Amino acid sequence: MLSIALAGKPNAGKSTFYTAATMAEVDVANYPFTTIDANRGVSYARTDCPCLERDERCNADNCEDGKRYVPIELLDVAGLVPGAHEGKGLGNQFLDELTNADVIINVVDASGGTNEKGEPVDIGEHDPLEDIDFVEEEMDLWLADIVDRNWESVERKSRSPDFDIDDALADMLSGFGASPKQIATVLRELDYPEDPIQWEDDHREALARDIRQRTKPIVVAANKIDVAPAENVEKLLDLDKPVIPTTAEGELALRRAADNGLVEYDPGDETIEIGDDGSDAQREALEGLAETMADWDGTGVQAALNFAVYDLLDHLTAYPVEDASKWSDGSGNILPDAFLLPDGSTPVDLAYAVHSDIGDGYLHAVDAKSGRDVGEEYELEEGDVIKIVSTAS
Ligand SMILES: Nc1nc2c(ncn2[C@@H]2O[C@H](COP(=O)(O)OP(=O)(O)O)[C@@H](O)[C@H]2O)c(=O)[nH]1
Ligand SMILES: [Mg+2]
Repeated sequence: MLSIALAGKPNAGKSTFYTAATMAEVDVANYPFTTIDANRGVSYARTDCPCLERDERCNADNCEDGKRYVPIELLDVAGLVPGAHEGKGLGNQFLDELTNADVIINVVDASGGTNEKGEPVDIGEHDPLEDIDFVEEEMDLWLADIVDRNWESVERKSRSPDFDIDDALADMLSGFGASPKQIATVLRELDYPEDPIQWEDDHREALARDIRQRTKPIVVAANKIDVAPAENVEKLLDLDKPVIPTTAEGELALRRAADNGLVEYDPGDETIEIGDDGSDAQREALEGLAETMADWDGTGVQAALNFAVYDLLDHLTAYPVEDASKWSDGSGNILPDAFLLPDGSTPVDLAYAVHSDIGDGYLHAVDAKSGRDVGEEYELEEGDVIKIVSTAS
């Protein structure tokens, strides 16, 4: 499953985001280091279900009237502070947790109501711009440290006659979630000596930065838009990086209200319908939230998850079926499964995502929308419904 980690300062709203996005209860409190261990939960990317192209909506568990929710893993990593790579705060432990992630959501308190250590200050007192770069810097420095620490061993290996620097670096960096292909791409673009003994600090830092950028892309969640001065949010949106305005607390309130029947809301909706039940205070709070959502196109929580999956990681959703005309599995369930695959994936990749046996026994595939056979080289598109014919099925 794709894995998204929430990073950022203490009190930026990571645990609230996590709780809302997974609807699991974790400690949410207004002091640093509430989250000691990384929490791991299931959240969802939202996309248009292919059943929207049919007369009837499908009966899949993760489809809500054509809004399709595809499972992803979400990690709530405890707060980072500047200097974390040197062990400040709970430092390296948190950075290590990020290793498991495919993509990072950097949760920033856009209200300026927490200082650089994550301690509460008056709204607007802290400049949230300062919180953007440090997460990247900490990750880069941390990885540079790892490269440094392992360099002696690379030098030692270089004395062997069949030494290959690309292989040695791939070995060292594989633990960071970097694939051999990613490492090869980075090395191709980097100017560096073949002999590890000739490498300077600059070479190692550039390698660490490039590997980090490629393996851990980051989207910023400009959080607390419900209380943030608008100019703060605008300033963050003007940056030359992906930024999504969010209110994690708003999303959490909405999901709870929807659970209690006070409001019509599916995660990622940009508008809500407030019902007549509930107290005056509850309705007033929901109306306030509706205004914030109107200003920023929703609560942004689903938008941030979607941006991570579909934009930063460039994935698509594909739906394997057994019956190409009914779009169903063997038991008649319509569009029972959805898989997130990297852009450029083929029906063979989808077959392997379903099961390695299905992949090994792959014979051919049918595009269920057109009813036509598709070749092994066919590049899947978002929303494709594919029947895979395999010796194993
Ligand atoms: N106003 C507002 N407060 C929020 C929002 N998200 C989180 N908070 C509050 O910020 C504080 C810290 O949140 P928490 O999720 O524990 O932060 P973490 O340390 O990053 O995990 C709590 O009091 C939350 O209720 C938001 O979108 N708006
Ligand atoms: Mg927390």
